[in-house]
Amino acid sequence: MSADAPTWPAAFAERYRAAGYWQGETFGQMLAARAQEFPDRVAVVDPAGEGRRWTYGELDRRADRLAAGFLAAGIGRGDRVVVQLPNIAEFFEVVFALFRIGALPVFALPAHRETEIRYFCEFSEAVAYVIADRHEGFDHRELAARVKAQARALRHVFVVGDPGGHTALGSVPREPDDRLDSHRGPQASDVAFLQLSGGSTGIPKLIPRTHDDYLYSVRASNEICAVDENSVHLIVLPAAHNFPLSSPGSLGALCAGARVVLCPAPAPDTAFPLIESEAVTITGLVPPLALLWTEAAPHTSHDLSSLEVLLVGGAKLSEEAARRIGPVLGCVLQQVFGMAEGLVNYTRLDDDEETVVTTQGRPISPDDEVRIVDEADRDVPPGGTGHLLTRGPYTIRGYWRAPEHNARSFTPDGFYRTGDIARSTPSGHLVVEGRAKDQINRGGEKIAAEEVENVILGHPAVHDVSVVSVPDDYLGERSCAYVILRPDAELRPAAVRRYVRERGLAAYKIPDRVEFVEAFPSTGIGKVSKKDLRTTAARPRH
Ligand code: OOB
Repeated sequence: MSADAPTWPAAFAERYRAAGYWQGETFGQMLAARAQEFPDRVAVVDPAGEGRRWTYGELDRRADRLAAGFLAAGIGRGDRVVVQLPNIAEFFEVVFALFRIGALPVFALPAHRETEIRYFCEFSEAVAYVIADRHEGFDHRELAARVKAQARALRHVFVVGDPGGHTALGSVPREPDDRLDSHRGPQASDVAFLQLSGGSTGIPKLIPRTHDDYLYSVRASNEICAVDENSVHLIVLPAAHNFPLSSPGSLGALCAGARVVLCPAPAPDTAFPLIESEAVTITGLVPPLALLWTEAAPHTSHDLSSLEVLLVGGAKLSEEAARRIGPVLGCVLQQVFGMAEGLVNYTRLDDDEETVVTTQGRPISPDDEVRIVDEADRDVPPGGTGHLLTRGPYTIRGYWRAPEHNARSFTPDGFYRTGDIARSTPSGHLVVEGRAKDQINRGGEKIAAEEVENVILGHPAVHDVSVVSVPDDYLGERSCAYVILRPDAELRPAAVRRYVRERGLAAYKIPDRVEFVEAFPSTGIGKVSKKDLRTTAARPRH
């Protein structure tokens, strides 16, 4: 076991290998095998990048050459590299280059800002940070310069586009290099990358996923979602997120020899023309986007008839919305309830309609163990609602370098405490009923209340703060910060929001609403009652 990343006990690992889940293949080997099989098939289409189309042969070659360039720059096996790229072809070139040398991408989202990025770089001791020059009006190079000045291990900033004072990714030597041949690549049982946890604590957690476990979830997802070499997968959500990456996502498509089409923006007027021109067969959306598409589809002049499967997940989809999606978009809906820590549930393509619209699916693997327990970790009676615990062949046994947190987030026998409240139907499908973790799920984007509270507490006028969710018709939930000011202090809601933005937090974490109160409701034992605050926040305002 590596001290950084807790792993499965030997008996479990043997079982997962014997069952054929873990096949001893790395992502680098997977891509090389596909490139052998389908050298001339198109792997990645990048409409934002002048309509570039890379074949499997080209993607494989590019990844190899960039891997050699990275090696020459001193990036080696086990090194961490924070990757923050929008939905552009270079995402795959970079990630597969890192996979080849056994360096670990740390998957930041384009929305992350200085506070998050500095934390990822410092905590992971990243040696490099890969960005696009500008994205959606934000200059990532300036942020990178500030982070580089502080993060001691960070030696390189690679930029797609105009590098400013950094290194252009395009200038990294891409000559064939025999150093790569003699470089001992990663083992399939090694950690392949670090995903980000949605989190419920003040500090985001890093999730170590191995080649073996992640490739299993991807292969099995392909089977469940009927992805094969003729599929065309539109990547609408940020490519680095676990859902569009692996459920079955871009990696599923690449594993099947299918085509990945990168969608530069999620709005129907960007996505619909691409569905028509690329004959997209499958895509994945969070519920608010699925609703937006469903509203727009009847009025579009674009032909969406190629779309066979729409996956919706990341947050709870209402039954009423679920009923409309399939008929309006002319495709099959698959609900997906997953988590970057592992467990992914899908409704199946042959499930009856009631199951598809009323449940969040059932686990991928026959060896996914699911328990529904009460506050004392005792199993509730069948069909009862409780805390969802899980372990299995692609669910982590611990976060990266977080032993104290792991003691709380995992049971002694290795079940992950998802923080979700769920029940199980007789068919083994799960219904998500709520959440025990202190998190806001803002249309699929996860906000750890404590992280935002810690930032607001830094404001000199603030005595105390509590951040809770408010129900929202469109996003499912939004965030509301209840603030107690210091005596005689004055502050406007906009000033609190501005403060959070200026402290360098992702925009989706900025409280949608700020309310000033004299005191918080408290529980019987004197803790802040977030339950009562949520009830207050949900009341209609005048
Ligand atoms: C996906 O992954 P994360 O890590 O961003 O968030 C996981 C959490 C779950 O624990 C649950 O609280 C919530 O997101 N969630 C859902 C849901 N799907 C995720 N809650 C209700 N209904 C659903 N369908 O969000 C993710 C990862 C892989 C595939 C899909 C989603």
